[in-house]
Amino acid sequence: MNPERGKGESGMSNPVFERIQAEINENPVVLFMKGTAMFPQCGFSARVVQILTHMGVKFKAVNVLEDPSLREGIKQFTNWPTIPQLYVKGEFVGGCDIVTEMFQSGELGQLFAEKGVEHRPVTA
Ligand SMILES: N[C@@H](CCC(=O)N[C@@H](CS)C(=O)NCC(=O)O)C(=O)O
Repeated sequence: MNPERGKGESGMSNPVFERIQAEINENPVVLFMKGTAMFPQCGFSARVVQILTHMGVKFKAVNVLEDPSLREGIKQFTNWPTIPQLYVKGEFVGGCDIVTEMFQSGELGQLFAEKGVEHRPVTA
């Protein structure tokens, strides 16, 4: 983890970053989302779940609505203003718009293949 990541103006690191870093270290594909994979509570999160499910990708869903510090923390950690946020092998991929575009262009399948993430070869 970049030691400067998540240090605010005070120079203090945010304790929730450790949890976020652990999630993305321990799981090849992590979706920070609103609600659960079974019951998404936002259309943008639901769309990414739908794409990953369609592609047969196993992923860890982290519900940011369970913890306000996680909801704010993930935005600071990634330096990205919104949720959902998809991480693959420790790298931020994007939110709903980016994931949708990458799925439609075939880039998402390519990324999973390059990173060795099991998936079904489906097209948009
Ligand atoms: N254009 C965004 C759409 C996601 C979005 O706008 N999320 C909003 C509403 S769910 C959000 O996270 N707002 C900040 C918050 O709710 O904490 C994307 O591509 O992911």
